[in-house]
Amino acid sequence: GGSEEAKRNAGERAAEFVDDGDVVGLGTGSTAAHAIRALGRRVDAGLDVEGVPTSFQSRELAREAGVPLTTLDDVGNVDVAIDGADQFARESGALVKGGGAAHAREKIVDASATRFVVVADPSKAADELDHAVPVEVLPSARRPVAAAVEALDGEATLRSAERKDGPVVTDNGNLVLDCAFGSIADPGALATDLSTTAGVVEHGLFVELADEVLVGTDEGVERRRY
Ligand code: DER
Repeated sequence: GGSEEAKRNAGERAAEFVDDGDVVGLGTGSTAAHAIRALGRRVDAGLDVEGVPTSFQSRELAREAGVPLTTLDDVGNVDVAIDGADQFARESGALVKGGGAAHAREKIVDASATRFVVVADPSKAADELDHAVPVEVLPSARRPVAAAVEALDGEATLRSAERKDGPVVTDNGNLVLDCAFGSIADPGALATDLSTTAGVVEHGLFVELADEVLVGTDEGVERRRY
């Protein structure tokens, strides 16, 4: 991944976009973590915000940072969501997300936000998306979904856990297939194909959702608007 300095620059810039009284979607991953920590510092300085976490990790981090928490049940909408990405297409702003296996709840929050700001480092940029697409599946559907992915010329790999025997299990109790399709010329079409496959809970293609991508570098931040 990219440098921590670049991630920090992007995350901290995103936290500056939050206005008093905002409801903020709190993304998952190491880059969004910088935004959550920066938000905590702004709360200490008097900012009035409520955060909607997108995972166990972002909820725990928000608590540590002192960002007050709420849920989508309790708020009308999310004013701004800040979240990372595994890859973004420079031209369209389409994303691959799900490196942290949190993309189902991330997509709910990110899609409901009036403004969805992605925070990334230069290693995430691509002309055309070609990163494996995480697909959260109901455990019983693993094999039929893998077969459907293969029929779409993809290759599905069950995501193994690092410090647990067996597969990664998501916050929702499901499994993750990492699906390699090579270069993805039409992310929208593939997104529809995956969404309409029985047993798929959510996939990591975020098409026409990002309003902007903040690309951190060691020197500063580049803003890409969509
Ligand atoms: O799981 C996710 O979607 C994360 O946002 C991930 O894609 C980015 O994580 P990183 O900021 O640690 O690279």
